Amino acid sequence: MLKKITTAASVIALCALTACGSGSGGAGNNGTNASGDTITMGFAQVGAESGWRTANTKSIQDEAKAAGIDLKFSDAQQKQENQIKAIRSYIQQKVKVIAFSPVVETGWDTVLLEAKRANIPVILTDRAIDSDDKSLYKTFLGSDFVEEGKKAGDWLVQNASGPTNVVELQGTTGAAPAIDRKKGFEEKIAAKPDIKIVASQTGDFTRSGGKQVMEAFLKSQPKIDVVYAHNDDMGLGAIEAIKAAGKVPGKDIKIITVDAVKDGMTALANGEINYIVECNPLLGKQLMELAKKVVKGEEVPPRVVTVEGTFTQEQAKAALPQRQY
Ligand code: GYE
Repeated sequence: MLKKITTAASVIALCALTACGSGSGGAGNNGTNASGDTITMGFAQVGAESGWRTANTKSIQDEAKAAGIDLKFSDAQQKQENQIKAIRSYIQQKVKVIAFSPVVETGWDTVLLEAKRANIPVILTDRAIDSDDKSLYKTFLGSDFVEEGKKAGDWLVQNASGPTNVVELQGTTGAAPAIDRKKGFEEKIAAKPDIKIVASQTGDFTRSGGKQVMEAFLKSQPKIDVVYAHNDDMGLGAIEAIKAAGKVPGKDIKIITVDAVKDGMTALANGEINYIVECNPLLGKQLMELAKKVVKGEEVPPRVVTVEGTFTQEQAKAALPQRQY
């Protein structure tokens, strides 16, 4: 019940931000602030670790252009210290708004306090931070990763029969999606004690990481029934390892992933992946809308949840031709 209310509230929030109904007119609509200056946004991206991230970066760059916002973009190569450096340089450059996708959850208070003292509003996109001080950012736009993990767990509970050994390929250690996708999944599979996670390790959200960890699992684990990968790329790496070991992905070993990027959806449609939980990377448009509002000092909802679904093999076949990313 509570879940339904939250979802409905977030849909309203989404509509408010993306002008679902009539056009969103008003001053400052062309990427200018209240006094008519162009808005400069500093965006500190995580890296280019996955298909999801590539689509996310493109969405942010395209939508900044469309909104007339001057974007300063940096790629932290999955390192927190690089993101902190980028944020500090945006503060020095006196950008009007800072947005970033925190590579890990903790360790942001100092730099975000610096932004606050410089009166530069901060928007979290995609990933959340773990901090008691909610005044350090204006809003957090992104998915509910616990919910994604629960959807993956639900599918397995419904589709597993008898003792089921799962190996888990975790995302980047300390990252919100890795922590939450694990949590949601574990919560759901607890309903069936026959389902066991027999090994769990990080593959850092990359294809090569997923492949390497899966190779090691195939050597150390006598019986693997299911791979639960926290993103498509690691699942795709695992497919390579499974094939190299002479097994058939999707049949001998079932695969569940999260994201639903094109390569993942193709593998799902081909029968090599069994189920994908969607995570939408196209956050650019909503981010630019939020940025314009916070720069003008307008109220924004503290949390904007992305609406997303799930895909079976049949649904992937049907959806693939229209897939944008
Ligand atoms: O699932 C993964 C990427 O933070 C939601 O990061 C994002 C995750 C996404 O590397 O593919």
